[in-house]
Amino acid sequence: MVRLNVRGFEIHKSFLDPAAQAALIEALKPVLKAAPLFTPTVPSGRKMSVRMTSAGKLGWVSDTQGYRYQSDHPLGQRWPQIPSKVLEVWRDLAGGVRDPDCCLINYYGEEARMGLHQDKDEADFSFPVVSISLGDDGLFRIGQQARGGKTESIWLNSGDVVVMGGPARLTYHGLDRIRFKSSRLLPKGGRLNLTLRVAT
Ligand SMILES: O=C(O)CCC(=O)C(=O)O
Repeated sequence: MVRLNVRGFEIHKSFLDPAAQAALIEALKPVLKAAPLFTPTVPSGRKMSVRMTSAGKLGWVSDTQGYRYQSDHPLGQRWPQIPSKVLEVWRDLAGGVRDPDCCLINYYGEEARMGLHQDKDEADFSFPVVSISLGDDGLFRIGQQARGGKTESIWLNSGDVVVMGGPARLTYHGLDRIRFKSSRLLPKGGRLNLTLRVAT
């Protein structure tokens, strides 16, 4: 396992071996059944290319009213619990005072991407965001703590885990593109990204 530090983001390459990745996918299947992926709309009315859902006490949603955490899926049901195998990754890497209350699940199909943004809808930035990559390779871009300026990119592969904390907690980041079908973890291809967050 190799650990890199890019602008304060700790990148744990191959943190999860193939068996652990497959176990996470199994654990996520009932979550995705109970809380199906949906296509969020951003406040301007444009649809995001990434499909999303959440697990935990709170889930992150976006619609024409804005970005927020809420206790229900847009279809009305409570979010399912965060699987224990996912929590284990957080407990191993996040410095462990408390568990996250949200696991945002992003699914990137062939054309999906996520623009540069800060994760700033949470109440307390002293907790890190822990991000788990599963499936196809994704080109992750890291910017600065304010909009603009030079960026640096790194390919994230299945099993990599990124910890965004400390002074880098509010650093801009995004995902430019995936290498569709570069992994066989998800039978139909694509990339799942889980971000564990303390929202409240
Ligand atoms: O997909 C990724 O690796 C990044 C996801 C992300 O930036 C987010 O959910 O805020």
